[in-house]
Amino acid sequence: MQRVCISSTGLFVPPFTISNAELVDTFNRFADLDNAAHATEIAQGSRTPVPHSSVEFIEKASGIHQRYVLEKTGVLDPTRMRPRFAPRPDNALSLMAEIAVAAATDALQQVGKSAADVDGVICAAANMQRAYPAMAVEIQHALGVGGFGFDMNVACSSATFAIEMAANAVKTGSARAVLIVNPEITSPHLAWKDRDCHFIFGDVCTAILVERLEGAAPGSFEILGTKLQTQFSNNIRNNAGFMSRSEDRNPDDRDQLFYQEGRKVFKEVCPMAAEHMSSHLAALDLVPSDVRRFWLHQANLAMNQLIGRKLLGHDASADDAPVILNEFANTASAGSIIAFHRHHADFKTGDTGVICSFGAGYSIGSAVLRRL
Ligand code: CO8
Repeated sequence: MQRVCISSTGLFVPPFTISNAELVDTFNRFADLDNAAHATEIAQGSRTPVPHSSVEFIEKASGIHQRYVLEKTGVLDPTRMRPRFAPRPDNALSLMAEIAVAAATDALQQVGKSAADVDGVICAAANMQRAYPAMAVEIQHALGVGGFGFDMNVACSSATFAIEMAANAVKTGSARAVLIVNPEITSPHLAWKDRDCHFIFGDVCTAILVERLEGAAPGSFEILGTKLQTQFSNNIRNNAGFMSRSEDRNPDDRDQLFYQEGRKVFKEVCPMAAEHMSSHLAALDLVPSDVRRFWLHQANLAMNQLIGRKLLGHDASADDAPVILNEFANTASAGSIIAFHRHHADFKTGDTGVICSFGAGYSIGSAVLRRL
């Protein structure tokens, strides 16, 4: 069995930002237009008016200040409220592959590696742009990587679940190195007209290079162990799929986009995530106080504070559990990887850290890392 490490990560940041003020201004204009169009039903009491959103609520409830998006004019048009993407011909690189190639190239360049050093690509994300061919195979082709490529979706835990798949492939010798990409194009799946969740998500792409320890760059992070867990829940769902057309569904039906019971998710997932990490560490003869840093999934600031308190017995500082969701919002599977990407350079040889994601499924994944 080979020893395995994460030798590099890469990041693609979309070109546009939407501030909370811009988001709320658009939402409130949409609410006013919708309420005016249904003034009679509202006056008769047969329809509830759409209430305004507020910047104060968003910042207090979530810790999010802005989000990056691939296209903003469509999102900020109160008569549209979704991004505007031009369809591309089959012979052009698809948008999801384009941002994945950018993040993967960043990861490879950081450690002076090339496509020839890699034997597989896993595209792990909460949504795929199409059913087939697999996104990963297009990305593999665009990068010039040999071997194999496949897609996988475990919602917000896609990246950590992919780390286990990649680590196993390298450990057993079926690949020398595997590139994981997490192109999270969340904006087309977000219900921008629903004030309970219109602020939650942002677009981004991360990449992770998993390879043999032997021959990896100095400063790589050995993967000491990975642990995956799932438990079925209907509290985070999106029913859009290939059956929708045959069910004669309207693409605008509320259940054809992201929806959730946010309070229940908060209450149920925090204890599960804290227990998951504690038991993972215990299996490796470690305790939370041995851990220099937790790179947690970035869904909600209060959620991460609660998980930090449960794990450490005190409030986690920004150094213990760095926060990136103020800048990026929830980027599904990419969030914990952005936290790692941005906040690992100060690690010393022998320092231990944990990447942990949690989300729809429910699904929880963790990787315990030690800097070489
Ligand atoms: N402005 C003003 N008021 C608001 C707004 C708003 N925008 N939204 C809600 N309110 C009101 C509510 O109506 C409510 O009013 P009332 O008390 O009168 O009923 C009040 O504010 C409080 O509302 P909530 O109880 O909903 O507020 P919370 O404090 O619970 O905060 C959160 C809501 C932020 C959603 C919080 O519950 C949370 O973050 N929960 C965890 C959610 C989470 O982690 N989900 C994971 C989802 S991600 C995932 O798994 C990946 C899915 C795949 C990605 C797909 C991409 C699209």
